[in-house]
Amino acid sequence: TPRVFSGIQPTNHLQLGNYLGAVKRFVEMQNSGIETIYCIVDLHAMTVWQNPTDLTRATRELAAGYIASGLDPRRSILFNQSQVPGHAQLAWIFNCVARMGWMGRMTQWKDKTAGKDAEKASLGLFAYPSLMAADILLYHATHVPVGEDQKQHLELTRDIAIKFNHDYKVDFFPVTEPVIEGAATRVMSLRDGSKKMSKSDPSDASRINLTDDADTIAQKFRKAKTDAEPLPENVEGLKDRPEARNLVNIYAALAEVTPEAVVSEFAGKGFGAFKPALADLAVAKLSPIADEMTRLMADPAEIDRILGDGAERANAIAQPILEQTYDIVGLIRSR
Ligand code: AQP
Repeated sequence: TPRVFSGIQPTNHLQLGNYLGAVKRFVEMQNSGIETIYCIVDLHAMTVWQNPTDLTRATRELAAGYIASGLDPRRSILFNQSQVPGHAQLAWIFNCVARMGWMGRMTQWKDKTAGKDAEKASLGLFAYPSLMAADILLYHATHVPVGEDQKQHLELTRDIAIKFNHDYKVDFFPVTEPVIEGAATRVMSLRDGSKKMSKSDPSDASRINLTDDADTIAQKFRKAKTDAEPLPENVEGLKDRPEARNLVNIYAALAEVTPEAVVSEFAGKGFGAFKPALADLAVAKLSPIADEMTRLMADPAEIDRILGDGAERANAIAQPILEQTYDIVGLIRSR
């Protein structure tokens, strides 16, 4: 039976790429009736130093963002990773299965250490994909909705499952399928069409945060980098125009139509017409979410209660899988 797992790091604020590439898809999968488990991966966030107060706040804010976007804590399991100890326990076993060379080849590792002294990066940042494999395989999840940037980490998750099964001569961990679909699997920075939109980009103008107000959203789209050409007649005309293509894809994903439909509606119009339409659409879709997040954030105890309840349900699935793993590798546990 299919089981969906995915997670997001509680760092800074949710941005439009996280929403369109991940959260919106999470909601669709929940609403399709599949069993869905969604995590706030606080242990992953710690791989880069986080101020403790900010980490706590960002964890609650992400929980509020999930719920405000349509995740229902009764239909999906919503929790923060550190409350289910099996994630860290299985990650240790996977640290002993995965190879240093595999980790060193990850583009996220290379990107996050580019221009810096990699020797000074945390050991946790290097081993990040092994914890991610544990997150997924601890639930024997079969499907993982993510943005395009996570594709390589999911391939590594598959490699870890295959190597574990091979090393211990078992058929225990499933080979997981990434689910990377839709018009917005890679939302780009509003300042640079060659970089993905990211929570941790130093430029706030590069992204739309889910917490931005209507004026900020309109201003960021108005200032978004574009070329001077009008929109083309068809999507092929966007091929060498990364910034224009990005804005069309964002519009399509927000409006839940194809990029083709957007291009045919705006063909021949300039960005002077397209950007305000995009800003209006984004405000219409995002401001109810922001309002609901503010409402939920006013009651942190209720958010903590929801996460605690989700953690208990997650643990009930995880614990037997962890115990079987211990038995397979030969670790004694009390029965
Ligand atoms: N630009 C994007 N377009 C589409 N999907 C995206 N995702 C992230 N950026 C985009 C997807 O959102 C999920 C959350 O990812 P994460 O929090 O684990 O970290 P990330 O991928 O590294 O995202 P950020 O925003 O760039 O965070 P920071 O700056 O903290 O590293 C994933 O499914 C991801 O694919």
